[in-house]
Amino acid sequence: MFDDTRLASIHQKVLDGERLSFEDGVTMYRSPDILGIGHMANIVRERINGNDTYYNVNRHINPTDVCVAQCKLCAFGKQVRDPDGYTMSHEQAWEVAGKGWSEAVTEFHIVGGLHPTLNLDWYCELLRGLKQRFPTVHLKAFTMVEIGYFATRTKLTIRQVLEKLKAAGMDSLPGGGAEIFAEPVRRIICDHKIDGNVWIETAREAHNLGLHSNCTMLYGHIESEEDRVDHLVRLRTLQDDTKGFQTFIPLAFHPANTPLHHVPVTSGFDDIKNIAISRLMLDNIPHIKAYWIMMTPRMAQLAQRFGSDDLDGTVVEEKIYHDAGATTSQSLRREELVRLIREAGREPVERDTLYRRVERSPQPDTAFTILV
Ligand code: V47
Repeated sequence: MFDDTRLASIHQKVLDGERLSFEDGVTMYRSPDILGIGHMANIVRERINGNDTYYNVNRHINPTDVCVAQCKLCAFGKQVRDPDGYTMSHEQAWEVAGKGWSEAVTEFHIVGGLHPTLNLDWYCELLRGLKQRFPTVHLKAFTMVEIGYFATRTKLTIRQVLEKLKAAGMDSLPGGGAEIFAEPVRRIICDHKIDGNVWIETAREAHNLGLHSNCTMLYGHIESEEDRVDHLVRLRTLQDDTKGFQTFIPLAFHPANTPLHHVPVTSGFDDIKNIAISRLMLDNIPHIKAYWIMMTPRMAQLAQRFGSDDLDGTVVEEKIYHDAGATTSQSLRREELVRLIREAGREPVERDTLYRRVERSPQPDTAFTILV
């Protein structure tokens, strides 16, 4: 059945619902049998999520691109004195949140650079102001890296920082900043970020406080196949303990305008394999997101048959990938997401950030109800 006979024993494990090993992960990354791997990933995808593909109506807000980290992987962060850098005032951020806003939006995705002078109270006030103005919108805010940085700057513990942000309105956390946990690679691509262990322990604290989060892996730079599998296994181990991750998002490295601009862009083959292999390795994370901004809508659509069950959302204004050369549009309308999903033979399900179904009234872009 498989072009690559090494996949036969992995297939048996998948049919038996048995956990795949580190070696299985490496074998799949080294295999060219994309159809075999995709077939197995589709079995798991349909076992967990049936025929549903999720999407949401969201808006990204990046309050500042000023960043002390200066990671080699990034084209978004600007140095403090860079005249191209920006930092929004609270009023500007609240205004951006409201631009084109209608009651249709169910999520604000809020991340930014590691700003050297904005303090934690500034971020709490940002969240409080958003909650006050948009009380029905879920605030998915701040990567584990930002949380770690706030803790270092305030000399509070990570738990105390999370408690303060939660009290101010933070509802969950996005999955960014995980990059690759393997230390030798992490030291090269993002030297000044929290290390992999701190990322994991920050996620653990968030989950222990009842906050869900997502998780990511940045691939297609200088990491090895073993580094990728190591990353997935570390996430899987934490998830066994906390069950706090909702979605895993494999993120393809975009080299343009970064210090690593000489690295070739990932192939469609690798992008699809990362979706499928993550679905197979992360047996305890319910959703695998094909982030269309990063993959292009056409690849994200294909991914719905290779292990993914989520396309992310309308996004509205994306900066991190577009600064790094992404040629996708900055937003998609709900009807376009629905069409992509239907064309893939899947059932579109609008969700909120916590994967509860969103029911719309016949009047588009107005009232919605979240079905628990
Ligand atoms: O943490 C930065 C990555 C992430 C580049 O949780 C780059 O729902 C490629 O985490 N090329 C931010 N990647 C995006 C992110 C995310 C996106 C969508 C949904 C969710 C979610 C999370 O983007 C960063 C970093 O890993 N990144 N620069 C680059 N040049």
